[in-house]
Amino acid sequence: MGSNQSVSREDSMEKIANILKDPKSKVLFFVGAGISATSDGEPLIPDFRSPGTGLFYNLAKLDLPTPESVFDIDFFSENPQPFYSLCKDLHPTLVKFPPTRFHYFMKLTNDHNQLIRIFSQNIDTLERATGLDSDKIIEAHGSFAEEFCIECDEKAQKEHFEKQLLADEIPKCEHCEGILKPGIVFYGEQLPDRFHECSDTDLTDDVDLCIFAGTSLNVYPFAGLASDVSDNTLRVLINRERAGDFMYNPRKSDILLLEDCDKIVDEIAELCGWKDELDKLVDQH
Ligand code: CNA
Repeated sequence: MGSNQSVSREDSMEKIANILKDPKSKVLFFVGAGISATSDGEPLIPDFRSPGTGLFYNLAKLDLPTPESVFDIDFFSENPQPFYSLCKDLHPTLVKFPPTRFHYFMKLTNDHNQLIRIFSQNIDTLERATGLDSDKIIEAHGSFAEEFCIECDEKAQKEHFEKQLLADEIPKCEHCEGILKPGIVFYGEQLPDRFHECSDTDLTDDVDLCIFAGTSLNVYPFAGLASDVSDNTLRVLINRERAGDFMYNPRKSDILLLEDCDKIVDEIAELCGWKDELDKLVDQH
Protein backbone atom coordinates (compact mmCIF):
# COMPACT_ATOMS: atom_id res chain seq x y z
CA MET A 1 0.00 0.00 0.00
CA GLY A 2 1.58 3.31 -1.05
CA SER A 3 -1.29 5.80 -0.76
CA ASN A 4 -5.00 6.09 -1.42
CA GLN A 5 -4.16 6.92 -5.04
CA SER A 6 -2.61 4.64 -7.59
CA VAL A 7 0.88 5.89 -6.66
CA SER A 8 3.32 3.04 -6.04
CA ARG A 9 4.87 2.42 -2.64
CA GLU A 10 8.27 3.14 -4.17
CA ASP A 11 7.18 6.55 -5.53
CA SER A 12 5.57 7.43 -2.20
CA MET A 13 8.78 6.63 -0.32
CA GLU A 14 10.81 8.68 -2.84
CA LYS A 15 8.46 11.62 -2.39
CA ILE A 16 8.99 11.60 1.39
CA ALA A 17 12.76 11.15 1.01
CA ASN A 18 12.98 14.06 -1.45
CA ILE A 19 11.36 16.36 1.09
CA LEU A 20 13.75 15.18 3.79
CA LYS A 21 16.78 15.57 1.53
CA ASP A 22 16.01 19.30 1.30
CA PRO A 23 17.71 21.01 4.28
CA LYS A 24 15.07 23.76 4.24
CA SER A 25 12.13 21.40 4.77
CA LYS A 26 9.90 21.79 7.81
CA VAL A 27 8.62 18.62 9.43
CA LEU A 28 6.08 17.78 12.15
CA PHE A 29 5.41 14.37 13.73
CA PHE A 30 2.19 13.22 15.41
CA VAL A 31 2.75 9.92 17.15
CA GLY A 32 1.11 7.34 19.38
CA ALA A 33 1.67 4.08 21.23
CA GLY A 34 2.51 2.12 18.02
CA ILE A 35 5.94 3.79 17.73
CA SER A 36 6.92 2.26 21.10
CA ALA A 37 5.05 -1.04 20.67
CA THR A 38 7.85 -2.91 18.93
CA SER A 39 11.56 -2.39 18.43
CA ASP A 40 13.16 -4.07 15.42
CA GLY A 41 10.16 -6.41 15.29
CA GLU A 42 10.36 -7.43 18.99
CA PRO A 43 7.58 -6.41 21.47
CA LEU A 44 8.48 -3.37 23.63
CA ILE A 45 5.63 -1.39 25.30
CA PRO A 46 2.12 -2.68 24.55
CA ASP A 47 -0.22 -0.16 22.86
CA PHE A 48 -3.91 0.13 23.87
CA ARG A 49 -5.86 -1.30 21.03
CA SER A 50 -3.83 -3.80 18.99
CA PRO A 51 -5.84 -7.06 19.11
CA GLY A 52 -4.25 -9.65 21.41
CA THR A 53 -1.27 -7.59 22.62
CA GLY A 54 -2.87 -4.19 23.41
CA LEU A 55 -3.23 -3.18 27.10
CA PHE A 56 -7.02 -2.92 26.81
CA TYR A 57 -7.18 -6.59 25.79
CA ASN A 58 -5.14 -7.63 28.79
CA LEU A 59 -6.93 -5.73 31.55
CA ALA A 60 -9.54 -8.43 32.27
CA LYS A 61 -7.54 -9.68 35.27
CA LEU A 62 -7.96 -6.24 36.91
CA ASP A 63 -11.77 -6.59 36.98
CA LEU A 64 -12.53 -3.02 35.81
CA PRO A 65 -15.95 -1.56 34.87
CA THR A 66 -14.39 -0.79 31.43
CA PRO A 67 -10.74 -1.03 30.27
CA GLU A 68 -10.65 2.79 30.04
CA SER A 69 -11.47 3.03 33.80
CA VAL A 70 -7.80 2.44 34.55
CA PHE A 71 -7.14 5.94 33.18
CA ASP A 72 -10.33 7.55 34.55
CA ILE A 73 -9.64 10.23 37.15
CA ASP A 74 -12.81 9.56 39.20
CA PHE A 75 -12.18 5.81 39.22
CA PHE A 76 -8.52 6.37 40.15
CA SER A 77 -9.45 8.59 43.13
CA GLU A 78 -11.56 5.73 44.52
CA ASN A 79 -9.34 2.84 43.46
CA PRO A 80 -5.76 3.57 42.31
CA GLN A 81 -4.66 -0.10 42.56
CA PRO A 82 -5.45 -1.14 38.94
CA PHE A 83 -3.46 1.83 37.60
CA TYR A 84 -0.50 1.03 39.84
CA SER A 85 -0.68 -2.65 38.78
CA LEU A 86 -0.39 -1.48 35.19
CA CYS A 87 2.58 0.72 36.15
CA LYS A 88 4.60 -2.45 36.86
CA ASP A 89 4.78 -2.97 33.09
CA LEU A 90 5.01 0.67 32.08
CA HIS A 91 6.62 3.00 34.61
CA PRO A 92 10.15 4.10 33.60
CA THR A 93 11.31 3.71 37.23
CA LEU A 94 10.41 0.02 37.14
CA VAL A 95 11.08 -0.86 33.51
CA LYS A 96 13.75 0.76 31.36
CA PHE A 97 12.82 0.82 27.70
CA PRO A 98 15.18 2.12 25.03
CA PRO A 99 13.91 4.44 22.26
CA THR A 100 13.12 2.67 18.98
CA ARG A 101 14.50 3.29 15.49
CA PHE A 102 11.43 5.42 14.85
CA HIS A 103 12.23 7.65 17.85
CA TYR A 104 15.80 8.07 16.62
CA PHE A 105 14.58 8.82 13.10
CA MET A 106 12.58 11.76 14.53
CA LYS A 107 15.73 12.89 16.35
CA LEU A 108 17.61 12.70 13.05
CA THR A 109 15.22 15.18 11.41
CA ASN A 110 16.14 17.54 14.25
CA ASP A 111 19.85 16.94 13.69
CA HIS A 112 19.15 18.01 10.08
CA ASN A 113 17.39 21.19 11.35
CA GLN A 114 14.04 20.19 9.87
CA LEU A 115 12.06 19.25 12.95
CA ILE A 116 9.52 21.82 14.10
CA ARG A 117 7.89 19.64 16.76
CA ILE A 118 6.85 16.16 17.81
CA PHE A 119 3.30 15.94 19.14
CA SER A 120 3.23 12.69 21.10
CA GLN A 121 0.37 10.94 22.84
CA ASN A 122 2.85 8.67 24.56
CA ILE A 123 3.59 8.79 28.26
CA ASP A 124 6.74 6.67 28.11
CA THR A 125 9.20 9.64 27.77
CA LEU A 126 11.10 7.86 24.97
CA GLU A 127 11.18 11.03 22.84
CA ARG A 128 13.17 12.71 25.65
CA ALA A 129 15.39 9.63 25.98
CA THR A 130 16.77 10.25 22.45
CA GLY A 131 18.37 13.44 23.78
CA LEU A 132 15.95 15.79 22.03
CA ASP A 133 15.45 19.22 23.59
CA SER A 134 12.17 19.31 25.55
CA ASP A 135 11.12 22.37 23.51
CA LYS A 136 10.75 20.09 20.47
CA ILE A 137 8.39 17.69 22.24
CA ILE A 138 4.73 18.08 23.18
CA GLU A 139 3.67 15.33 25.57
CA ALA A 140 0.00 15.87 24.80
CA HIS A 141 -1.17 13.32 27.36
CA GLY A 142 1.52 14.21 29.90
CA SER A 143 4.14 11.71 31.02
CA PHE A 144 5.61 9.66 33.84
CA ALA A 145 8.33 12.28 34.35
CA GLU A 146 6.66 13.94 37.40
CA GLU A 147 4.05 13.05 40.03
CA PHE A 148 1.43 15.20 41.77
CA CYS A 149 -0.94 14.77 44.73
CA ILE A 150 -4.57 14.49 43.60
CA GLU A 151 -5.68 16.26 46.82
CA CYS A 152 -3.28 19.21 47.36
CA ASP A 153 -1.76 19.29 43.84
CA GLU A 154 1.76 19.42 45.33
CA LYS A 155 4.54 18.04 43.12
CA ALA A 156 6.06 14.96 44.77
CA GLN A 157 9.76 14.50 45.51
CA LYS A 158 10.94 11.92 42.97
CA GLU A 159 12.79 9.87 45.63
CA HIS A 160 9.74 9.79 47.89
CA PHE A 161 7.50 8.61 45.05
CA GLU A 162 9.96 6.02 43.75
CA LYS A 163 10.59 4.55 47.21
CA GLN A 164 6.89 3.74 47.60
CA LEU A 165 6.52 2.54 44.01
CA LEU A 166 9.49 0.18 44.40
CA ALA A 167 8.02 -1.10 47.68
CA ASP A 168 4.81 -1.96 45.76
CA GLU A 169 2.78 0.55 47.81
CA ILE A 170 0.23 3.07 46.53
CA PRO A 171 2.35 6.26 46.58
CA LYS A 172 0.98 8.90 48.99
CA CYS A 173 1.70 12.62 49.38
CA GLU A 174 4.29 13.62 52.01
CA HIS A 175 2.18 16.62 53.03
CA CYS A 176 -1.46 15.47 53.11
CA GLU A 177 -1.41 11.68 52.51
CA GLY A 178 -3.43 12.16 49.29
CA ILE A 179 -2.80 9.67 46.47
CA LEU A 180 0.07 10.56 44.14
CA LYS A 181 -0.59 10.37 40.44
CA PRO A 182 1.96 10.58 37.63
CA GLY A 183 1.50 13.68 35.47
CA ILE A 184 -0.24 11.78 32.71
CA VAL A 185 -3.55 13.13 31.44
CA PHE A 186 -6.43 10.88 32.46
CA TYR A 187 -9.85 10.83 30.82
CA GLY A 188 -11.72 13.81 32.25
CA GLU A 189 -8.55 15.96 32.61
CA GLN A 190 -7.36 18.93 30.55
CA LEU A 191 -4.49 18.61 28.07
CA PRO A 192 -1.43 20.79 28.80
CA ASP A 193 -1.72 24.42 27.58
CA ARG A 194 1.41 23.89 25.45
CA PHE A 195 -0.49 21.34 23.33
CA HIS A 196 -3.04 23.99 22.31
CA GLU A 197 -0.50 26.82 22.00
CA CYS A 198 1.90 24.87 19.78
CA SER A 199 -0.74 23.20 17.64
CA ASP A 200 -2.05 26.72 16.87
CA THR A 201 1.38 28.10 15.95
CA ASP A 202 3.00 25.06 14.29
CA LEU A 203 0.40 23.90 11.78
CA THR A 204 1.11 26.61 9.20
CA ASP A 205 0.98 26.67 5.40
CA ASP A 206 4.77 26.48 5.11
CA VAL A 207 5.12 23.08 6.77
CA ASP A 208 6.29 20.58 4.14
CA LEU A 209 5.63 17.24 5.81
CA CYS A 210 3.36 15.97 8.60
CA ILE A 211 4.01 12.35 9.59
CA PHE A 212 1.37 10.58 11.68
CA ALA A 213 2.63 7.28 13.07
CA GLY A 214 1.65 4.46 15.43
CA THR A 215 -1.70 5.96 16.33
CA SER A 216 -5.28 4.79 15.85
CA LEU A 217 -6.32 8.49 15.90
CA ASN A 218 -9.16 7.66 18.26
CA VAL A 219 -8.42 10.07 21.10
CA TYR A 220 -9.53 13.71 20.77
CA PRO A 221 -8.49 16.53 20.64
CA PHE A 222 -5.18 14.99 19.46
CA ALA A 223 -6.82 13.06 16.60
CA GLY A 224 -8.38 16.31 15.31
CA LEU A 225 -4.92 17.68 14.41
CA ALA A 226 -4.92 15.52 11.27
CA SER A 227 -7.70 17.65 9.78
CA ASP A 228 -5.88 20.88 10.80
CA VAL A 229 -2.95 20.11 8.47
CA SER A 230 -2.77 22.67 5.65
CA ASP A 231 -3.65 21.56 2.11
CA ASN A 232 -0.13 22.74 1.13
CA THR A 233 1.44 20.12 3.40
CA LEU A 234 2.00 16.46 2.56
CA ARG A 235 0.22 14.18 5.07
CA VAL A 236 1.71 10.74 5.69
CA LEU A 237 0.31 7.92 7.83
CA ILE A 238 2.73 5.20 8.91
CA ASN A 239 0.59 2.74 10.83
CA ARG A 240 -0.49 -0.88 10.71
CA GLU A 241 -4.03 0.21 9.91
CA ARG A 242 -5.82 3.11 8.25
CA ALA A 243 -6.87 5.60 10.92
CA GLY A 244 -8.89 8.72 11.70
CA ASP A 245 -8.98 11.53 9.15
CA PHE A 246 -6.94 9.40 6.69
CA MET A 247 -9.95 7.06 6.64
CA TYR A 248 -12.88 9.49 6.95
CA ASN A 249 -11.56 12.51 5.00
CA PRO A 250 -8.75 11.19 2.81
CA ARG A 251 -6.91 13.71 0.64
CA LYS A 252 -5.71 12.86 -2.86
CA SER A 253 -2.14 13.66 -1.88
CA ASP A 254 -2.14 11.54 1.33
CA ILE A 255 0.48 8.81 1.59
CA LEU A 256 -0.49 5.72 3.56
CA LEU A 257 2.22 3.25 4.55
CA LEU A 258 0.35 0.54 6.44
CA GLU A 259 3.37 -1.30 7.78
CA ASP A 260 5.73 -1.50 10.73
CA CYS A 261 6.98 2.02 11.45
CA ASP A 262 10.59 1.02 12.28
CA LYS A 263 10.87 -0.75 8.94
CA ILE A 264 9.48 2.21 7.00
CA VAL A 265 11.84 4.77 8.56
CA ASP A 266 14.78 2.45 7.94
CA GLU A 267 13.91 2.46 4.26
CA ILE A 268 13.37 6.22 4.19
CA ALA A 269 16.70 6.76 5.98
CA GLU A 270 18.39 4.61 3.33
CA LEU A 271 16.83 6.71 0.53
CA CYS A 272 17.96 9.94 2.25
CA GLY A 273 21.50 8.67 2.77
CA TRP A 274 20.93 8.82 6.55
CA LYS A 275 21.19 5.08 7.28
CA ASP A 276 24.63 5.24 8.95
CA GLU A 277 23.58 8.19 11.10
CA LEU A 278 20.44 6.33 12.17
CA ASP A 279 22.38 3.14 12.99
CA LYS A 280 24.86 5.17 15.01
CA LEU A 281 22.11 6.83 17.07
CA VAL A 282 20.44 3.46 17.73
CA ASP A 283 23.71 1.73 18.60
CA GLN A 284 24.88 4.41 21.03
CA HIS A 285 22.08 3.59 23.48
P1 CNA B 1 -3.67 2.94 20.15
O1 CNA B 1 -5.09 3.35 20.12
O2 CNA B 1 -3.31 1.74 20.94
O3 CNA B 1 -3.20 2.74 18.63
C1 CNA B 1 -1.91 2.27 18.30
C2 CNA B 1 -1.83 2.17 16.79
O4 CNA B 1 -0.51 1.81 16.45
C3 CNA B 1 -2.76 1.11 16.19
O5 CNA B 1 -3.46 1.67 15.11
C4 CNA B 1 -1.80 0.00 15.72
O6 CNA B 1 -2.23 -0.62 14.55
C5 CNA B 1 -0.55 0.79 15.45
N1 CNA B 1 0.70 0.04 15.62
C6 CNA B 1 1.02 -0.84 16.62
N2 CNA B 1 2.28 -1.28 16.46
C7 CNA B 1 2.76 -0.69 15.34
C8 CNA B 1 4.00 -0.73 14.65
N3 CNA B 1 5.03 -1.46 15.10
N4 CNA B 1 4.14 0.01 13.52
C9 CNA B 1 3.12 0.77 13.04
N5 CNA B 1 1.92 0.86 13.66
C10 CNA B 1 1.75 0.15 14.80
O7 CNA B 1 -2.73 4.13 20.67
P2 CNA B 1 -2.87 5.70 20.45
O8 CNA B 1 -1.55 6.26 20.80
O9 CNA B 1 -3.47 6.05 19.15
O10 CNA B 1 -3.91 6.06 21.59
C11 CNA B 1 -3.72 7.10 22.41
C12 CNA B 1 -3.42 6.66 23.86
C13 CNA B 1 -2.54 5.45 24.01
C14 CNA B 1 -2.64 7.73 24.52
O11 CNA B 1 -3.40 8.37 25.48
C15 CNA B 1 -1.40 7.09 25.16
O12 CNA B 1 -1.12 7.65 26.41
C16 CNA B 1 -1.74 5.68 25.27
N6 CNA B 1 -0.64 4.70 25.39
C17 CNA B 1 0.67 5.09 25.41
C18 CNA B 1 1.67 4.14 25.54
C19 CNA B 1 3.10 4.62 25.57
O13 CNA B 1 3.38 5.70 26.07
N7 CNA B 1 4.03 3.86 25.00
C20 CNA B 1 1.35 2.79 25.62
C21 CNA B 1 0.00 2.42 25.60
C22 CNA B 1 -0.98 3.38 25.48
